Amino acid sequence: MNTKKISASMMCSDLAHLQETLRIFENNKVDYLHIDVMDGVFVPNLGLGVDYIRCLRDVTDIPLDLHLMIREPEYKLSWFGIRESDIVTLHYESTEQIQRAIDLLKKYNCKCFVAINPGTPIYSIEELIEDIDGINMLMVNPGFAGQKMVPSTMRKMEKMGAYLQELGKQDIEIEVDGNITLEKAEILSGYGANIFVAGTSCLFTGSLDQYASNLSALKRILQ
Ligand code: S6P
Ligand code: MG
Repeated sequence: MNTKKISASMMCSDLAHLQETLRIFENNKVDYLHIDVMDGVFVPNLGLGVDYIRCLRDVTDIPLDLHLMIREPEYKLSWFGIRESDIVTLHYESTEQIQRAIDLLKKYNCKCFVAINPGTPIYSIEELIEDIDGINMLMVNPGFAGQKMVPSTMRKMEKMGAYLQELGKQDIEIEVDGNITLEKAEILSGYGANIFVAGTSCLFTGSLDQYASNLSALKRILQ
């Protein structure tokens, strides 16, 4: 069974307190920093960019979980300073040639994930399964933090867990992203999800001094 991990969604963090936030995440063993990169074209918003990523690398060693919500990501991979310990996620619909994009990503020896939107069929990953390490299951339409989960995605996650079992591919990691509350994390974990993007729904609530207890509560649920 894949280890349960927490990926803190940095678009939800307060830039003015970046260093303190990162110390809390280091002390509480957050596994990844989830970085929502958005280009205003693939999704209707602009998000974290290359300068922010460079700055993070200078101040923490926590691996990055780069969620690329950009058109034609395969031609922009060299911008991000990808490390072997990182996860990099490409969206199924973000390029005309997703398999070529994954091949180009593999050269970085990082974990290669494919993201599927709430409306993307789970079977879209069938022809990619030998080439990827994980799937990002978007539980909201991508572009914004603080959204409500698309209700059909809970059932879809259950189907994805069963589908991977059927294929004998339980080693493929499943990340769930968007409106992950403690209650939903518990259910999704039972369906086979193992990486939980923690945003405004379970981690970034209240003031900084509550983050450690928010993380403990999430960890307890995932035990
Ligand atoms: C959405 C993005 C997500 C958000 C996350 C925030 O486009 O991919 O990673 O950052 O959903 O969490 P929450 O709990 O505010 O939905
Ligand atoms: Mg994301």
